Amino acid sequence: MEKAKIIELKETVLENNDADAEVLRNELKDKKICLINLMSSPGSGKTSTLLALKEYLDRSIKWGVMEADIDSDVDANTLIRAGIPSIQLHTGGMCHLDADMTRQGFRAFDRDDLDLVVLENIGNLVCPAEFDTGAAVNMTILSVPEGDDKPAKYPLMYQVADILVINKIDAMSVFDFDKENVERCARENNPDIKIFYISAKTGEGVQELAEYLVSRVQDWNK
Ligand SMILES: Nc1nc2c(ncn2[C@@H]2O[C@H](COP(=O)(O)OP(=O)(O)OP(=O)(O)O)[C@@H](O)[C@H]2O)c(=O)[nH]1
Ligand SMILES: [Mg+2]
Repeated sequence: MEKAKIIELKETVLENNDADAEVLRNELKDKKICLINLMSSPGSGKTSTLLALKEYLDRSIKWGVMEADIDSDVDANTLIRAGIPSIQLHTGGMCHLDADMTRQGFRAFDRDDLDLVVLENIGNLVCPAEFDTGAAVNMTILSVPEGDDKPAKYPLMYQVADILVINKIDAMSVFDFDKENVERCARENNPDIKIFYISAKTGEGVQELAEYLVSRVQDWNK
């Protein structure tokens, strides 16, 4: 069984990450690669959602994943076993990726043939939201057991996110999760945020999310 390539990222402290991110975004646009930066707290279902999306994304685009973790190669190997091209990035203890680290990941991945690359960012609702990675789209996952108050408590994450995926809706009946509250708080932070309800476990809502992502990829790569 193929094992994931592991890349130890080097921290380069650039004065202006925002400017560097803009450069990377333009480089990716020229190469017709759409980068989605996937952020959430640990265990909300980033890897599970990617696995659930596979069936639908594979119908119309070529895609792969850069898995970022402080350590371990568990997630990248899970995706490779499922047939999703992936590499594992190690941040050496850092709780986020910046644009330069993302560029290092792209160089190591060396897959300019892909239409979409998803960066599974470090599980954390604070640091990843503070750093522009050069992504075309920022997507965040909130799982039902975490509670509907997260957009009120971690506003920056919802300000920078273009897409909010509410995962684990199969567990809705055992948690007091107020959909109206979560939607109101998310939209107070970002009136344009697109909200999807899914269960990566049962597959509910996953096709609709996949179709939207494909449309964003096709728009970006025009
Ligand atoms: N019931 C239920 N469990 C889910 C769902 N999605 C994921 N899980 C479970 O939640 C746990 C964490 O899922 P992961 O996909 O590993 O979460 P993650 O966000 O990638 O976690 P990190 O990479 O560690 O940050 C696993 O035990 C999954 O089986 C879902 O829709 N419903
Ligand atoms: Mg994961």
